[in-house]
Amino acid sequence: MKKVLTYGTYDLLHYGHINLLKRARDLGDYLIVGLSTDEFNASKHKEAYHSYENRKLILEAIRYVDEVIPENNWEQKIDDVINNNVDIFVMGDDWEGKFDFLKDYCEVVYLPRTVGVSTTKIKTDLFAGDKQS
Ligand code: C2G
Repeated sequence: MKKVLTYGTYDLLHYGHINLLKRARDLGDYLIVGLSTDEFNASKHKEAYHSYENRKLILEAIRYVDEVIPENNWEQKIDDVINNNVDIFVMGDDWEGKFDFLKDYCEVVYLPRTVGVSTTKIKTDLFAGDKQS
């Protein structure tokens, strides 16, 4: 079984997230998502709209996601890769190069981001009364 691991906040789920999760899952047989906890997000000065528990519930309902684990800090990735026998680590290419240290433990793949959508853009557009452009 080829196991894939990715991380994220996955707040206000959108098609860019789904595109990432689908492509990540298609690289293997089992996809684990390390989901940023509310506490970890606070340390990133990032506040999710949905709580960790509700973001986890949503992710677990997605056919491409096999398991969700908490992402509590920046330092846990090596342990997560080893402890979960991960073969491939995947992130969107906005993170290009940032996790190359994991190449000592597994394959590292950066996938092209989906252009034109982000949680921030959704919030901004909604505030301005705009629809998806
Ligand atoms: N993503 C994408 N296309 C978009 C938006 C997001 O491919 N239009 C990808 C990101 O590159 C990331 C994943 O979807 O791989 C989740 O995005 P976020 O929830 O914004 O995750 P982020 O805040 O980047 O947290 O330790 C790593 C962090 O937890 C990543």
